[in-house]
Amino acid sequence: NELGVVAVGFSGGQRKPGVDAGPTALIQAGLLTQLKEDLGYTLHHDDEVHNYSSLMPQSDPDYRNMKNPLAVSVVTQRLATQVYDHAKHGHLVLTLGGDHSIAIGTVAGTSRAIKERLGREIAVIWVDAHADINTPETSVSGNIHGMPIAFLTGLAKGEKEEMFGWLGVEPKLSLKKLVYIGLRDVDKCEKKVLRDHGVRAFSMHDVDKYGIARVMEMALGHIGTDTPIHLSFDVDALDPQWAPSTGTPVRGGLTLREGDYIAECVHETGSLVAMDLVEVNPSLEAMGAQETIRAGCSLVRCALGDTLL
Ligand code: DIR
Ligand code: MN
Ligand code: MN
Ligand code: MN
Repeated sequence: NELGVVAVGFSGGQRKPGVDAGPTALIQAGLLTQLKEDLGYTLHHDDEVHNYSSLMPQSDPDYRNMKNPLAVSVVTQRLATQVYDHAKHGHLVLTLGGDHSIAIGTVAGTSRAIKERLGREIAVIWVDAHADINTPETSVSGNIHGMPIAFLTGLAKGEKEEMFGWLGVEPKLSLKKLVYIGLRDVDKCEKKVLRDHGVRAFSMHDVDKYGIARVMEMALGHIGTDTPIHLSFDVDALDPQWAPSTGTPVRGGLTLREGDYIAECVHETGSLVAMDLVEVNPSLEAMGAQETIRAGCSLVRCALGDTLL
């Protein structure tokens, strides 16, 4: 019951300030205390919210249409090492973001550790309103939080070491081991990539059609039993009713109970090796910030084994 915690106050993967305050807000709401006292985890945490200020480049011009490319690259490279160091010791790793670009680092870290420790490929469950699979070339916004899956699967190629070249040539994640849940705002180019590669994706249409229980059966069935799972949860997967304080809210999302149910089902597999909770931005929709933080805490507790009975 060992839990590594990494708190990442980073917002450079998108344009709105404030998402860097997400981890502090979640921790101040008592999340880590609950994990320790109520769920019985032994925490491995440096008691820091990292902003990686010492790593920040002096100047960081747009490159191949990407905003803040050097900053996102160096932060995710450092984060990959932090997550790897926890995961190689067999700790379950919880990363609190920060915007979703940080998943370039977290998934790279778990992928490498699980390969070395267990000789296995990880699966990723990406719960999000968005597919985050743009390449620098297809992205309309240039925001790297819309690109992590492209870099992790090798659809987008790194170049020099400091321009995501550190990811190496071997993909960190296979498109066959990726499952999406909650999609409802997917760019045209992203839809084409999902179709062309036959990526398993459950949109909100599927949640409406089958219900969340059947969707989880199908999602976990695709992954197969006994495969290590990295759960990357973007809080904007939830409907803005439950999580208004996030950079790119999209109506028509998951209820809080559906989100918690996803997390509970992933916990029940016994295969969870890492979880990210990202895109909580307490400075947006101030009225809804506490609601959003509470929702985020609930998702994490459910994934880590909190039960209703
Ligand atoms: C959009 C929005 N697809 C982009 N992505 C967001 O910027 O590439 N991801 N908001 O969370
Ligand atoms: Mn240990
Ligand atoms: Mn996302
Ligand atoms: Mn999103």
